[in-house]
Amino acid sequence: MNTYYLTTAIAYPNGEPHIGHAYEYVATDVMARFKRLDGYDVRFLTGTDEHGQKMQQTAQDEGISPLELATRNADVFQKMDDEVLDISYDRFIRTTDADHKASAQEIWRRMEAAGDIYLDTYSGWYSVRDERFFTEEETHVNDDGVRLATETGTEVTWTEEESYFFRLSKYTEPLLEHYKANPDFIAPTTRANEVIRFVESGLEDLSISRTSFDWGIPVPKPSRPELLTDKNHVMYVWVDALTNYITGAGFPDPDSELKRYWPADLHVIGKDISRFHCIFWPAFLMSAGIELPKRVMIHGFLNNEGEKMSKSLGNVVHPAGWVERYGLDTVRFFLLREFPFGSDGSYTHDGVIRRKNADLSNNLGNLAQRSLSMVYKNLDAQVPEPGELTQQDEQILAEVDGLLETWREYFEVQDFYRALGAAWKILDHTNEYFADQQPWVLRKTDEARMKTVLWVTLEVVRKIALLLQAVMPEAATKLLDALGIEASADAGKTNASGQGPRSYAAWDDKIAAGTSIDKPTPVFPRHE
Ligand code: ME8
Repeated sequence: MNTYYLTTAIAYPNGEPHIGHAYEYVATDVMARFKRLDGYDVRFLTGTDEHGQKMQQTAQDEGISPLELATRNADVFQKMDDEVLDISYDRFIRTTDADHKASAQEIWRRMEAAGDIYLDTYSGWYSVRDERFFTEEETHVNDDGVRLATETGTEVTWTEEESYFFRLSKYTEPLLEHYKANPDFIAPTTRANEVIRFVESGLEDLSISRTSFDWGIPVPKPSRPELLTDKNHVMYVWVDALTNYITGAGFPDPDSELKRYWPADLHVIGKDISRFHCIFWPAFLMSAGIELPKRVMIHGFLNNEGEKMSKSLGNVVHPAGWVERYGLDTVRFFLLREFPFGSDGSYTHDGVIRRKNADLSNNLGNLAQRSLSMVYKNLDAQVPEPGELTQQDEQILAEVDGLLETWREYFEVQDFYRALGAAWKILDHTNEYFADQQPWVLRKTDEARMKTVLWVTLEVVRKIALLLQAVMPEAATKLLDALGIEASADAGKTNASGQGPRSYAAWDDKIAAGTSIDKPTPVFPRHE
């Protein structure tokens, strides 16, 4: 069985999750479910990034220990995944987990053994909010006399301390060669070009340890005399954080069963952390002699009614309230259908309602409900036998037949937006077909033809529902239940109904005549 290993970014648990986090988790979950349904041995990693100065400062402000803060909020994140968003992760990693400490220390040792770490003094600007160093030119002083990082607008403080450095400059050429040889490594292209331009301008060595606080993974004892020091160093939080992806694949245990998942097939991250993932991470891995992940997909930001979400604006949206208001399936669908994954987009109440009523209720919901009701009422609740197929029947069936292949192509590049667009185009056509054929008239004039039209429509609904299990697990399961489709294979977690998912191996089956159906109830009620 082919493996597929994918990851989200690991969130800072210095606060509670917002819908920007939810957006990333839902999209990655849709990808994971799609691959499971399509027969892959999937490993899906998510979790929290718990070390660093930001965590230590927030904990101090709250008068608790960093570990208490991390545990409290990591639990909130995990609970959101489990109880609100139905995220099908395989491991929720915390960077305070014991195996992660071992892993981060081992990658450090390997980078050191490669001659890529040296001891020096760091002096420059550090943004605690971004957990990131900035050069003088990358900062400016605002009207209040506060120095800010120009790119992110966060406050920076002058930092001068002994530090270990990573020879990032040495990897300028190897990185550029890697991008060139692997054009799918960074997506979308506009983001890839940003990264490439930045690397082409030349890379400076990177400070990778801190001595001014202690909430981090200790730097392992150096093996070479010139690296010895009396000071206690903890790793720069990004060295530790990025390494979570290999910890999740069993590193460094040579006997780990999880090893088969590395290299990762996909890292899903937001646009603000592309440099860490597309420059630092591959350079660390090259240095440590570890294979590089296959792809980094950079998604856009989700804004609230067109505005950036922030605590100070008071417009941070919490995922649980959202799901309670509209229902989880609607939220998941909206997030992927409303705007392309690589672009920024906005959440608006009206936008969600429009999607819910137009796309789900009026379109897919009505088509399923009308065809199932006709079968239930007029055909003894049994899926009919189709007669000879007309050209229109054949055309609709051919369109939907090709949809799995279309989805595979779009999912390969995380284009969920177009994948759903293609499904809805077929639903539009099927609705037109249904209106055109008028099975409710055929009922009196040509029952055999009515049966064929209903059979064709149910077959379209079956295929669409099979695919939609990835996006809207609950609603799609209800549809498949309503069609009397048996769970076909172990394609992931059991759903709320107790039914296992139906794998895409069932794609070429046809809906079987004679299958009994229950009295149908609408799967997508309107939002009033
Ligand atoms: O960056 N819309 O953690 P984080 C969409 N710990 N995505 C958003 C978003 C928004 N409004 N706001 C944030 C970190 N994100 C590091 C990652 S990975 C080894 C370490 C995304 O909690 C953001 O881009 O600030 C990132 O991918 C994820 O949420 C976690 O952000």
